[in-house]
Amino acid sequence: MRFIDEATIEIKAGNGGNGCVSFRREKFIPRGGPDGGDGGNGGDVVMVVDAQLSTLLDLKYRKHFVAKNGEHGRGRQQFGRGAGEVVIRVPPGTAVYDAATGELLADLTEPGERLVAARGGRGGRGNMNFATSTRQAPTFATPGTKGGEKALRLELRLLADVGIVGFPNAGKSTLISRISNARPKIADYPFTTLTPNLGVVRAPRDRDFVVADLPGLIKGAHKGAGLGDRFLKHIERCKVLVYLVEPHGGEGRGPLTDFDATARELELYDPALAARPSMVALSKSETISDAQIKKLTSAFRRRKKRLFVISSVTGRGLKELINRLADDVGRDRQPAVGGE
Ligand SMILES: Nc1nc2c(ncn2[C@@H]2O[C@H](COP(=O)(O)OP(=O)(O)OP(=O)(O)O)[C@@H](O)[C@H]2O)c(=O)[nH]1
Ligand SMILES: [Mg+2]
Repeated sequence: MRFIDEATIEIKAGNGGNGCVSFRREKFIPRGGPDGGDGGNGGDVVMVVDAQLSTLLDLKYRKHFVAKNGEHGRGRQQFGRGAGEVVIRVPPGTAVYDAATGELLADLTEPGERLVAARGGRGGRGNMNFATSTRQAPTFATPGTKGGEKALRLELRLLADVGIVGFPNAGKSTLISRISNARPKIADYPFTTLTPNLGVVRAPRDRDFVVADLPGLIKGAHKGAGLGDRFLKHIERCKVLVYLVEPHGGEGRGPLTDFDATARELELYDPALAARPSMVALSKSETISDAQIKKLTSAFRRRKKRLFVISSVTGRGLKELINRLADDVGRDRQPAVGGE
């Protein structure tokens, strides 16, 4: 599935139907009263959060959403039918902006949450409404009002609790494939992951959380090196970050320098990210000696960072990592949102 995190669409709600001017005409009733019915309301254009979605891809292909107009009122007190709403499904984490003014209209996060993005026009009133004792034959009705019309800019920021960041090839995708239901592509070369992947981690005691595997970052990402930093916006809402480092980075690299470089890119992108709760995990630990692990652990400890030693091959440290993440995520979470 392609990952699209920006889209511009045009929407138009339906116009209200006009009220009708009509008089009863029946045999033996020479001067029937007014019987023009009301017009129906135009359809709304509504956005609804669909938890099954994780991309704005659908909106890359379909950009126009037009709701139907309400029917006009008719004689014999017949009301025009109202038009149904047009629904646009979006993933959780979609911010909706008015494309013309840049105003933020809504930040749609909760599954099922709705935004009436363009309201249908109201139906006009038929002349049957306007009869009074002194005005028994009103010859007017009101027209329906116009439905709203606008261009919207949508921006998706994934709603993951935990974001995994690190150099390409560090083992981020392998890790999320081990701890969550995500099945991203894994390969022994850099930049395998080109767009973020999301997965749900089942943690004991109802502490499930969502984890995001982000494309690899390299030094200079903020200046566009590698894939650049455009995917970093997806960790803005993560509560906890995991810096994943590996022992075999190659020349001039190592877990400590990789960690520093990644942290620096995050900080350059958004200083607030540097202050986000985070932890460091060392991947591929089964490929190095205990002595090396010890050395790295104390090097990180000197930086006041606890190093989680893990291996996606042997499973070492994964349970502990999940537990710790679940605790950290749970710390500022309200009662878990209904899962199945
Ligand atoms: N031995 C060993 N290899 C691992 C481990 N975790 C990942 N790998 C290997 O490391 C390579 C890179 O793994 P990926 O999960 O694709 O790395 P990534 O960080 O997602 O890389 P990008 O998507 O390119 O940023 C693959 O060949 C994996 O099989 C591990 O714990 N032990
Ligand atoms: Mg990857």
